[in-house]
Order: sequence, then C-alpha cells, then structure tokens
Amino acid sequence: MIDFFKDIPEIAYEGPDSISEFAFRHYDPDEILDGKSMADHLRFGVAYWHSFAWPGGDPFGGQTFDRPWFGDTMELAKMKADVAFEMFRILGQPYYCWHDADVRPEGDTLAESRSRMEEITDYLGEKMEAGGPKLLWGTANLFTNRRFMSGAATNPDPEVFAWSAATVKYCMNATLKLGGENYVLWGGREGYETLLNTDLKREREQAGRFLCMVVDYAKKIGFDGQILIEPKPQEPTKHQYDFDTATVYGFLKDFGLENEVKMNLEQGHAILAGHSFEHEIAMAASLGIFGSIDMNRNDYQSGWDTDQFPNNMPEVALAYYEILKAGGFTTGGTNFDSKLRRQSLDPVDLILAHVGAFDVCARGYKAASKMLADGALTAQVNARYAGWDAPDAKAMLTSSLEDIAARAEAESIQPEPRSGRQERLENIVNRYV
Ligand code: XUL
Ligand code: CO
Repeated sequence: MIDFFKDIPEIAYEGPDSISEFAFRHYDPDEILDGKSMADHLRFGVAYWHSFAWPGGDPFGGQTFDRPWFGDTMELAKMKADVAFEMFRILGQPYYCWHDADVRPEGDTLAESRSRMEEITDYLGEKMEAGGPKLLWGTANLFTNRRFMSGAATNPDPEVFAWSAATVKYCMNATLKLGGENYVLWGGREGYETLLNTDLKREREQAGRFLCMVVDYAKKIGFDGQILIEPKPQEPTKHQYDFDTATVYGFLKDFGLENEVKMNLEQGHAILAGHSFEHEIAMAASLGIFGSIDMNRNDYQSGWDTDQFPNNMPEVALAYYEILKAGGFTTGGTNFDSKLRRQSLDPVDLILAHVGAFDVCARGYKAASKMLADGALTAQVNARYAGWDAPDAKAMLTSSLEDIAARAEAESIQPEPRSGRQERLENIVNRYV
C-alpha cells in the first residue's frame, strides 16, 4: 500500500472561524437542517475519473500528473482503488462515481474487459463494505477508445452499437452489484461533426432504441435505481444530440421514456448550452425529470468544458434554491465531476480542492434553504401571478380565442404594465449570500 496522502489528516468540521486548511468551515456533515443531516441533504459524490484517472493533458501537452498507479495492469488498478478509498476516508463524503474505464484497464477482448470489470467490482465492493462511501452512480465510458470516434449507440457501424450494448450491460451489472443508486448515460460522442457524412434521423432512432433497451434491462435485472441522462450541447462533437434538458425531454417523449429516465445536470454543460445552471434545474423539475447534479463549473470566458471545482457561493446557492423548490434530492446527489488545474500537482491539491468545494456547496445550500424558508422570493412570485386566481382568468385556459375576445372587448380591458422588480429581487437574494 503506497502512502500517497501521507501526513494529511481526516478533515473535520471546525466552524467558520477556523484558519486550518484541513478543516471544513461550513460543511458539518452531522449538522441538522429541517430534520435531516447536511450529509443527507447534499449527498456529495467524488468522481473517480478526474481525480484518479486523468493524466492532466490539454490540447497542447500531455501528462502532467505523475501518479504511481498510472498504467494498464490490474495490480495498478487495485493500487488506484486503494488510493481513491484513502482519499474518501480523509474526506468522509458519502458517495463516489465511476466509469468502467476509470476503475480497470480494458482487456484484449470484450469478454476480458467484462471479466476484469467483474474482478474490480468485487475489489471495490470489499472496500465499500469496509466503511467506504456508497456508489452514487456508475456509467460506461463509450467515448475515449478510438472505436467510439463516430459515436456509440449512434455509430454508423453496427458492431460498435453491439460493443456499446455489451459494455453498458456489464456496467449496469456492476452498478447493481455495488448498490448504485443511479446509472448515468452521458452521450459522449453521440452527435456529429458534419451532415455531409451523417444520417441524423437514423442516428437519433438508434439512440432511442438503445435507451429503451437500457431501461428494459434495468427492469430485468431488478435495478431499482434511477437511470439518468446527462445533457451537453457540444464537445466532443459539434452537435451533441442530448443538447439540454428541453431537447432530452422531447427525445424521451418520442420514445415513451419520460417516466423512466431523469436528468443528471452539470453546471458547465448548462453554461455551454447558453443557459444558467438554475435554468436547467428548474426546467427539469418543471418537467418532472430532475435527478442529480454534477457541480463543476466552467470558465465563463473559455467556451469549453473546463470542469473546475465550484467556488462561487451565490451561483451555487441559486442552483440549490431550485433543487430545494423541487423537493431536494431523492436518489441524486452533488457529484464533483471536477478536475484540478494541470499545474496542481501535489496530492494535497486534490484533497483541498474537494474541501473547498464541499464548503462552498454547504454555504450555498444553507443560504438557499433559508431563502426558501423565509419565503420572500416565493411571495413576490405568487403576487406576480395573483391575477390568475380570479375565476374569469382561470376560465380562459379552458376557453376559446373567440370567447376570450368577446369578453375582453365587452369588458374593454386595459392591461396595466407592472414592474418585474428584478433588481429588488436580486437585493433580497443578496441578503442571504
Ligand atoms: C463530460 C462529463 C462526463 C459525465 C460522465 O463532460 O461530464 O464526465 O459526467 O460520463
Ligand atoms: Co459530468
């Protein structure tokens, strides 16, 4: 066993006045808010991939992180698991997430890849039973290997479709075996670069059929967790099919899956789609498909998916405000699909990135909870729509254009514009953040 996080203590809550780097100042997992612990409200999850599998490359340079477990043997995969669970012990968060490719190297054949996944699943299971975190979600990496360069389920080559089906099958088995509470599908390369080589209609139908099979298989094996789709508008492909929540909802409706599949929403993906994160959450909640979040931000200037740890409390508070309005998490949680900056080489950087992120989220969550409990914002929204409580107004929604027109003229209505009060409402938010 290597001592990668040597001399780093378990992180404990010390309160807002602490100046220790190795302490939570706002996240007290045991603090009770509205009858539930903060750990149960926030349901933090650590992503295996960026923390333990990502080498630190960018388009101009390769590996910067020099991790002793990098390599493609099962021994190294087990060393990686040992280190990952050591970090989980230090952070004490309740959940973690993986792709198959993060936790074990691929084999030479599909069958060997599957059996290696089974072997590492047992290894992870032992560590989870020995007090490690639970599995928030599992997923399949159907985008890194070059076989997936033209997509997985949407690939023009039926053999890639078959390979993807087989991979998702064993990843769902592993998720079930480890008691995973969700299974995620991010459409890695399910999209296209140019219509000159793409039959868009066919590819969309392949994706729909694939998802139907995933939902059927979950039922067959008794997986009662939630299936989640993670939308993203572009990157890696120019046009990703799962653009945003509204697009995915149309897709789910088309294939009769709107009651089977929910959303895993990522802050950075919302930004790439030209939305705010809270818009995506509110939209999913209003459609009844909100599931879980990846709470990693993008740089607002860069225009690509920088996957940074969250550090903007007011922004985080507005996201949690929408989540709380929707009733909070059920199977979902707050996953940090975040990577260090490639210059942050030290083991301690990895720990403290998470410590800061947990604190920012806890602060934002508490602000959101108070904002909702005080009701100042909801009261103003209710007042704005109060006109719709009148019987005549309500009746319009089951009426016809001609009846409404007749009444409007008969009463010679004269709508009076009223202030939307945005700045006043922003001032209310600023009382909490
Ligand atoms: C990619 C991304 C993925 C998914 C899981 O942008 O967010 O890491 O969260 O495949
Ligand atoms: Co993500």
